Amino acid sequence: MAEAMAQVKQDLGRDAVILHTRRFKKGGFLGFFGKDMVEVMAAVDSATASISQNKHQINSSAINTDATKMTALQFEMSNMRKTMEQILCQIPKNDEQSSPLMDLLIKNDIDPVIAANLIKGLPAEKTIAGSDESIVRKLLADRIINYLKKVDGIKISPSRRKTVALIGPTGVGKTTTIAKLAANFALKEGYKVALITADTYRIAAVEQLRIYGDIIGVPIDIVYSPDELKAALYRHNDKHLVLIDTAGRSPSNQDQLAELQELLAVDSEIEIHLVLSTTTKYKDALEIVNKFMVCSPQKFLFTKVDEASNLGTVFNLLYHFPTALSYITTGQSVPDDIELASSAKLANMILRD
Ligand SMILES: Nc1nc2c(ncn2[C@@H]2O[C@H](COP(=O)(O)OP(=O)(O)OP(=O)(O)O)[C@@H](O)[C@H]2O)c(=O)[nH]1
Ligand SMILES: [Mg+2]
Repeated sequence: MAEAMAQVKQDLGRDAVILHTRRFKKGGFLGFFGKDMVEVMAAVDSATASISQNKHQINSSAINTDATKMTALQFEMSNMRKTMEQILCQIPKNDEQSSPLMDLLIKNDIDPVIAANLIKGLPAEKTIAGSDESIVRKLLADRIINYLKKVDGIKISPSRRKTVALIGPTGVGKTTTIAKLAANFALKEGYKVALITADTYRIAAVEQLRIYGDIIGVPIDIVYSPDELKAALYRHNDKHLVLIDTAGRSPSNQDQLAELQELLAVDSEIEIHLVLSTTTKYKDALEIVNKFMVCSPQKFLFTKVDEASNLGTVFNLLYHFPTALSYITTGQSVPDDIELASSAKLANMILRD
């Protein structure tokens, strides 16, 4: 900032008026490693310049009375104020870091860099003739929807088996979500569904899915290796939908992720949904997504919307990874607490007051 001020003084002289300063990041990757930049908007008025020139002449001709000084100063100040007002009017209020919309986005945990990009160029609230703030909000919601508009649930074809695997970190709700999906597709829509679990690390995990399978009335296979998965998929060729549950993996364990990748590589038609909890902090979620990318998930599925105080993580992730959204889950109840993602509904939730 000091360097920028020195440059302003050098370029515009000592009479320059600082109108606006801001710090921001330029370049970088996913909001990181950007270069710290400083923007300074300064103005110098030509009238001011000529006045100060006059002042020098007055000084040099030794008519240096207090009254003359005061008049010159007042004239200078009034000109400066006019210039300042003119320039400030041209700055769209919503581009400022403290606009109400910026505050709303930050309150909803939207990353500040993303929030600034989102509101850039939007008219300031109450500046559209005869309108109220809801119009500007609508424009912002539309921009948000644009990033969320790829919504794509599980599409079943009557003639070709669909295979879906849920992957993700531990405890995000993969098994519960598999049960919800199985119940909805088998019981509500009448499709032939089978479950496969590759989570053989804990006996309880197998039992958890087996109980759901029994209640819903769908078969469940347990697989210990990629070959067994291949064989199980072959056996279930007559089904409309096969849902594969996997063990929760830690994003920092490369071996576990490589094993998962190898397992799912047995069939290129497996549609992989990365399950993420909306309660995860954005920085952690970013790390999770980056690490799980080795498994090439086609869709994101967000759980625990009922527990999240806001959906900032959802938007921040989709802003950086333009990936289709499949479902959101909204509670622990099987089979009810799941719905197809809706971009308009999510945008409303992202802009919650
Ligand atoms: N509030 C809330 N809880 C959920 C939701 N989905 C799942 N849960 C709960 O989260 C906990 C973990 O769910 P699981 O389905 O076992 O999670 P998982 O991802 O299979 O866990 P691991 O297999 O251990 O990796 C359980 O207590 C679920 O009831 C949801 O949408 N909202
Ligand atoms: Mg599980």
